[in-house]
Amino acid sequence: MRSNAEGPKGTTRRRAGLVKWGMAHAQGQDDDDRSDAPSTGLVLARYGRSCLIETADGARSEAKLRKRARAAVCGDRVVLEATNDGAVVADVLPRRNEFPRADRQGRKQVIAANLDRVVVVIAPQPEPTRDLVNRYLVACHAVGVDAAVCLNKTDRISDDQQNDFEELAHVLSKLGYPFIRTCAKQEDGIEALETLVREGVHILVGQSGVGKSSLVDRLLPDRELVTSALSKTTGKGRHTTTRTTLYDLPGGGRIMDSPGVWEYGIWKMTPHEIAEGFPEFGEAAQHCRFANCTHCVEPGCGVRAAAEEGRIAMSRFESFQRIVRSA
Ligand SMILES: Nc1nc2c(ncn2[C@@H]2O[C@H](COP(=O)(O)OP(=O)(O)OP(=O)(O)O)[C@@H](O)[C@H]2O)c(=O)[nH]1
Ligand SMILES: [Mg+2]
Ligand SMILES: [Zn+2]
Repeated sequence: MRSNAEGPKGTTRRRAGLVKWGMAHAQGQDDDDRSDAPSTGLVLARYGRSCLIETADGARSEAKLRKRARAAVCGDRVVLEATNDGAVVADVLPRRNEFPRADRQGRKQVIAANLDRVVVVIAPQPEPTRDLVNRYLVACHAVGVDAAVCLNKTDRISDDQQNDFEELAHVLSKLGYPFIRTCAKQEDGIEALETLVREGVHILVGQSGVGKSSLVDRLLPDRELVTSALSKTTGKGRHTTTRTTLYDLPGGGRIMDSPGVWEYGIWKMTPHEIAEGFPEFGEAAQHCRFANCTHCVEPGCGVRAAAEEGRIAMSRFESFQRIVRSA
């Protein structure tokens, strides 16, 4: 394991910032050095009505959301105002994009903002639920954020699963989605992940237990941050992430770890919006008999024909239909 002392420049500062915030939070203290706080900051994490903020000088501190201020999420740029009680988040600056998931009622819930790419992490255990990856890809398309897939726990892939994962990798790579393989446990493929996330802001999403936090740990010089400071231990001795948190990477770029899901639900979308998330349907759809064909039940559907002729992966076509039925 890499020790803290060997970490690249900046490590100690980041760590000190988090620890300081954690202590102030726990003891209900207010920092009193806010008078010269810059007027904007980046939200690293949100805790109820409070945010952990990084300002331009790299300092980290807590700021409360002002009453009636729009709820900030991880990755937001916010306007800060100094008050006697410390800095408050007065406003959220316009977002480049936002990444949502659906709550139980099918309503959009934004979990992060201002992303360059979403990395969907999957693993042989827990095995991805059917259509999970395609649902994520549909969501990414709908909000205009690029996507990539990371297959973690390569040390646990059984012979039975090997073919399915190879097929998935083949289909997605052909569509232009970066597909990487990692093993957080044995540090395999970590360079590929490092390269993938080196520029801009990435978020790791996926089912609980696939190894998102373990992967972020591998990218950080002071590993204990992810699994101890910001996670809670479950009864099984596992750490499950409870909030989306942004980290600076020593090799460049920023990465967000997010709480795992059981099933990724997309919010209410029409069949046409869902079809947008299957860009390979576009050309074939021009041959549908009806201009407003949903590619589900209509006769003379060009997309169905393309799937039957093998020009579109049948697995994707079938997945599309299931997603439409469940939406
Ligand atoms: N065998 C093996 N186990 C791994 C690997 N990566 C992570 N694990 C283990 O999988 C378990 C879950 O890892 P986490 O990193 O907590 O998973 P997570 O995706 O962050 O889970 P949530 O925070 O609940 O969403 C832990 O016991 C890890 O040690 C891997 O590549 N191989
Ligand atoms: Mg986690
Ligand atoms: Zn059609």
